Amino acid sequence: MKIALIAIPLSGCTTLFEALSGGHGRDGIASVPLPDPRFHQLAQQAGAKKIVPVSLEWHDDLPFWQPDKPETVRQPLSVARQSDALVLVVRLFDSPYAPYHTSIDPVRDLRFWLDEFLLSDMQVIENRLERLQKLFQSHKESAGDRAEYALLERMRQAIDKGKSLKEIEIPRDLEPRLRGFGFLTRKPIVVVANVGESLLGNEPKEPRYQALSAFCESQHISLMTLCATFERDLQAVSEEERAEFLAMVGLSESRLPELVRAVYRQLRVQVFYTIGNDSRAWLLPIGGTALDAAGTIHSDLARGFIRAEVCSAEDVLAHGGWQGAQKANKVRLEGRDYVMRDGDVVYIRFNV
Ligand SMILES: Nc1nc2c(ncn2[C@@H]2O[C@H](COP(=O)(O)OP(=O)(O)O)[C@@H](O)[C@H]2O)c(=O)[nH]1
Ligand SMILES: [Mg+2]
Repeated sequence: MKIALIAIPLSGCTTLFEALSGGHGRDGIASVPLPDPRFHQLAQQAGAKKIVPVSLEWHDDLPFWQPDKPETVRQPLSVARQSDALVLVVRLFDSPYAPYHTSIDPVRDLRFWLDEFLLSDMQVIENRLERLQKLFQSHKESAGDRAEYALLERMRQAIDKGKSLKEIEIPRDLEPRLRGFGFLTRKPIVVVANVGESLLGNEPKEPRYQALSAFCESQHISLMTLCATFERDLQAVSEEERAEFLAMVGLSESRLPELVRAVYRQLRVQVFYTIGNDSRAWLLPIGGTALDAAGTIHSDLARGFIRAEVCSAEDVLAHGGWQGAQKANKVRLEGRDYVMRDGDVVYIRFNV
């Protein structure tokens, strides 16, 4: 899944990307595995030769734009549509070495983004409505086109009132039509307040942080705090010096795992596993079925789906592996509509 890092220039976006990628990003893209100890235990137990964890793909590759010309943000935003989640970095550090174009005001910056998302979605909707109207004039439309028009019209009205598109339910049959629009106001969002080292740990006392925190709470937006330069420098510190380095700023751990978890939670996904010589972790939307899981592994498995053998990771681990779990009657046979649970280990029976 693609996670787009977004920021007003000089907010610390690229510094955070360097911290997340450990300097291994290329062209602003870095694939970073999700920490998943349970999966590594399963793979080890299965004697796997090939181990493929789930990775999130972090993107710090939006086209440059000029904060003193806000309209130049449209193009980067059209690129951000292709991502699965947005991480908004807002600046809450002062630094004479990185002069900001204006005062430090994270609430103002966050509002700027939320407004731009609304405007950007509005533009997409209006363009599409216009095209559909042309189609209607030539009487070539299908029932699907009519249904799409009605839904987009409801969306237009929501945005007109300043509301995001999150609450609007998209019927399953229209979902494929709308997927390509990548509405920004429907995307999962995590806000990162990038604070200076001196503020780390003391942020609750900072009025601008209090305002940001209150604003995010009122908008039900997930917020977390870190210091991007500190996180980046922490990556370069040796294992022995790590504790000392952390203690210097009063932290016990890096805050990056917390960021990854926050993003993961917002994505509304779960993991499932296939184990053996080749052991893999896979992502599936919460509520996904055994058939969806099969299709995630390979379209053939969905096409020829017969049954899924399913067992929880905990039971597989507790019984010494898949065969042990089978002997203990922990492996169940499930049909295509079985709703997958986080941490299920599956073996798909299929026939094509
Ligand atoms: N003091 C301080 N400086 C930072 C922090 N994060 C970024 N910077 C500095 O701000 C400047 C711009 O950072 P960069 O990551 O390139 O910002 P971007 O334009 O949002 O990608 C650089 O000089 C960074 O060293 C931070 O947390 N504290
Ligand atoms: Mg940058």
